[in-house]
Amino acid sequence: MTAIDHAHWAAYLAAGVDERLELPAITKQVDELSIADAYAIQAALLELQLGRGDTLAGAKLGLTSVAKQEQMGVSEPCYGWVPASTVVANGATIDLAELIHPRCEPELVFVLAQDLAGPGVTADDVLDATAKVVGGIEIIDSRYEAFSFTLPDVIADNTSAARVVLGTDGIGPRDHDLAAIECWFDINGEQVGEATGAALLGDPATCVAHLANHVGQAGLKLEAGWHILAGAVTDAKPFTAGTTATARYSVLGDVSVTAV
Ligand code: 0L1
Ligand code: MG
Repeated sequence: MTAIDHAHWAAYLAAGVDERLELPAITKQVDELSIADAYAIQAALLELQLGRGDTLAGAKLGLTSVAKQEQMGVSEPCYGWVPASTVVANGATIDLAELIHPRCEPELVFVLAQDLAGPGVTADDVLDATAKVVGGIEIIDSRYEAFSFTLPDVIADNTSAARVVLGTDGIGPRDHDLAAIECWFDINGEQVGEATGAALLGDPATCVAHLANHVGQAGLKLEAGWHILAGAVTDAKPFTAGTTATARYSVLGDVSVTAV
């Protein structure tokens, strides 16, 4: 079996981002793509982005809810990075010319006050290290044709990360039961989804603990000041021209974004 060339596939995916290309999945072109190779491609892709002057604003989990796993036909969570260039403010407009075939999904976001480094990080450790929890919307934009991929493909593609919209309000991590936070997701004023924080593996803080332990395996940490996306509580919806997506959260307030 030929070894996977991580730098080659990272450049392949970076071209997809830069040129708004829908690419054939990597797994259609190699004999086998292991999860370890997929994370190595993801790391090489991040290195390319940081080498161009971007910085890291956070990290993310994907596929932490049954709704998302069923939508994408994948049964495990995955982990990725949030470059600072991808973070936008509540109420922002996003130019679709910058993206390929984006979708939007409501996310709970942890803002860290302290570093978190696995192994052994627990949900309690996450709450201790968190300054506040805010509502968010993630815009995902797979670089693969027809948004179709296997788990290793989507890991290599930085878990489809494209943009993050951050809510302006927020609560202390122990002000409220995070699993009980409600979210109603509207597209152009019509409700298309509803869930609570419990949709995220039963407890959003547990998801963040998994991420801290995952990055800890590579000797990395989640850093104070970073925004950590715990995952989408509902499935993702198309983010097409003229779409205004609004995630209405109990206790966290509303977050919205418009596609132009
Ligand atoms: O944030 C996410 O849940 C994305 C994970 C990858 C699957 C997808 O593109 O929907
Ligand atoms: Mg997401």
